[in-house]
Amino acid sequence: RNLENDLLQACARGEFVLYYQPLVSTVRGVITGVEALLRWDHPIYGLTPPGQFIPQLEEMGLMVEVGKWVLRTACMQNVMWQKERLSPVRVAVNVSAQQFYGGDIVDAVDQVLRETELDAKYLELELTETLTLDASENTVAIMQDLKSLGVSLSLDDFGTGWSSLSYLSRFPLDRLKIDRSFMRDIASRPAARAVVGGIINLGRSLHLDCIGEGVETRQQLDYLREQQCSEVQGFLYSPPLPVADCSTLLRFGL
Ligand code: G
Ligand code: G
Ligand code: MN
Ligand code: NA
Repeated sequence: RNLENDLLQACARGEFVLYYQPLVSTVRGVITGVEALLRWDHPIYGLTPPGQFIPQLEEMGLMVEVGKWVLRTACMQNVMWQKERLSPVRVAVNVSAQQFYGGDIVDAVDQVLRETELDAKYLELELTETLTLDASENTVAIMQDLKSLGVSLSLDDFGTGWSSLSYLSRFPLDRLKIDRSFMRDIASRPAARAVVGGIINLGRSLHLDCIGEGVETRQQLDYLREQQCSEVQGFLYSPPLPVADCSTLLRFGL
């Protein structure tokens, strides 16, 4: 099996699919957004998670194109949900380093918004902390241009990069997604609770909403709600779902 050939074929044959995982308001308990998550549905090997092929796509220089497909598909899907008169939700799309720094992310987002006619306020771009570690003027400028389009920006996997605090106040962000590694010990370790509470307070003082990722238990949810973390995402409510299952959730609720 040659991964490179298989990925070229995947692009040509359209074997990529998006799964969607709900983001839930801690206050209202309703779905406020969905994160689009890329999967590769190989005709023989089945569903492959992104960790196993995104690095290769990046190496092959194909991730920018696939990223545009993700962006367009997620925006189109959100428009379809709105046309079905479901309560409007944000759709969150992960942006890779190559896509962000590759030159035309601002044009690509602008074009997709025009093409799909999605109201920009229903699109969120997730930048991972490791990607945005580069706190240059260039990074800030791209973020500002994206913000000018009306989309929102979140910092994904927050807390896993080591120099996060130095640039946090300079970035025009809307939300912090607290990395799921922080959730595990919330019930058992006071120190873990203190760290999560500290991140939420930091977010509040910078006017950033927080999203708790990887929430699997009631205790985790209760603690995040008590700390006024605005949204959660995780297996407690739902794993990433195929589009039809996500539509059902959006229609009938959690
Ligand atoms: O869905 P899963 O837990 O397997 O995702 C693993 C990682 O792959 C996540 O950290 C996520 O950010 C990343 N990922 C998922 N979909 C996309 C995508 O469309 N583009 C990029 N760049 N990364 C993605
Ligand atoms: O890094 P990013 O946040 O984009 O990664 C999202 C990934 O996290 C999804 O691919 C999904 O499979 C995974 N995920 C989502 N919810 C949970 C959860 O509650 N527990 C664990 N362990 N993983 C989760
Ligand atoms: Mn993400
Ligand atoms: Na994350």
